[in-house]
Amino acid sequence: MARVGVFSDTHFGYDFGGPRGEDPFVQAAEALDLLIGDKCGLVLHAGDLFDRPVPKPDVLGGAMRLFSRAVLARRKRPVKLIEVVGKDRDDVTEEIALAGVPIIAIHGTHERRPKGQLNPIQLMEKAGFVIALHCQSVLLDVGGVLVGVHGMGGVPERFARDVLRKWDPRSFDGAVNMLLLHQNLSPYLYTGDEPGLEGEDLPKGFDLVVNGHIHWEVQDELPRGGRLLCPGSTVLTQLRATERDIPKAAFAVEMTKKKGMGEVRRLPLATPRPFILETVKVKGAGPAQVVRAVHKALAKALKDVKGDRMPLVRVKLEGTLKDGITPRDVQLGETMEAFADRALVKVDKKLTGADMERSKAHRAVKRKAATLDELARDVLRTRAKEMGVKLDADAVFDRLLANDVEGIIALVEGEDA
Ligand SMILES: [Mn+2]
Repeated sequence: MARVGVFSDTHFGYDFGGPRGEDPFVQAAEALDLLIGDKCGLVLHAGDLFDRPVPKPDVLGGAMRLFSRAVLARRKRPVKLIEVVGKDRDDVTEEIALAGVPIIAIHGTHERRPKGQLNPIQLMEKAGFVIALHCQSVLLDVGGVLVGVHGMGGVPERFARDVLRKWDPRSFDGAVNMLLLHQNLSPYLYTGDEPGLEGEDLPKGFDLVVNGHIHWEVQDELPRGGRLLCPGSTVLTQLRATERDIPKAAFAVEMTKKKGMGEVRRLPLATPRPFILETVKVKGAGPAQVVRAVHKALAKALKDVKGDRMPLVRVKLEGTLKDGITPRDVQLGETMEAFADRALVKVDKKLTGADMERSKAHRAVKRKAATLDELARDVLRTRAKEMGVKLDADAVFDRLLANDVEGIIALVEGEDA
């Protein structure tokens, strides 16, 4: 019998230096400890281990310190590496990587770097903490059961289908085969512009497809056979209803030599903060009225929260304002201050003034935003090409949108090196 642990999207470095900077480490530590404690012989991580392609040393140190727990975990029957496909066997420091509970990882969208440059997952492999896969496969003996792990790191969505087809992974005979991916997957997550992967694109012959990137748990049967497990993130990042409604967890996959893959068990995490999502709607309101509504909603939301972790509250503030009032006139500083010692509050203002012309223009801009986004990406891509600069235009643009100047510098500097 063997048991394989799965977790994903730990996002080390998320909100680094901020009030939630420790969250990724606390939650990943819980997940890993649960999996090791549950006697998993092997652990898979499906990408976005880190939040950035070039993490700070503090963040790398935290990850290494945590992963050393897996190296030091002892098993009666150590895992054996039987076969390596598409990868140099010397890249795996077997004395460390296979010493305890081996961790196999792929890079996610947040860790992508230009070709030829080490990404942080490969860095972790150099230190011996993980086996990194990108369009590569390994066959292992885990407690007497043969387990094939095939991994493809995150690639831009528009290339995903072609990269997967070109790689054309083949399952190992007589093994339980698992495919690790980090992509959008329709219909579970589909983000508009670019055609991503669909269930039909996933190759045959795999018992389990583990897909990161989607930040909430999904389990399903795949159209061409095999099961799908999206473990979700361990840390709350997107603050959507799905993250509120679907609890964070790690997963243990049972398997035997005779019967192959069995049950997928959910190991719920206790450390994520309580997360509250509130919508406050106003109509033709003045500033004081809006502030009162937000205050009331926060007081009500926090009334019954228990536990020692400060809850996370996202307030979606929607509706229209009184004539002559603009969203900027609504000052929520004092209200936020009033709750600062009880909750981490984030307010999204989606208010429009009653002025028809203004709101009409606002709507027009919104409608154009999608095409503008594409246009901007195109311009960046074309200019970079014209200048002979190899640049991941999408990665640069995404960081630009996120105001991640450091991330852009890291990308661009990477190009010069
Ligand atoms: Mn992610």
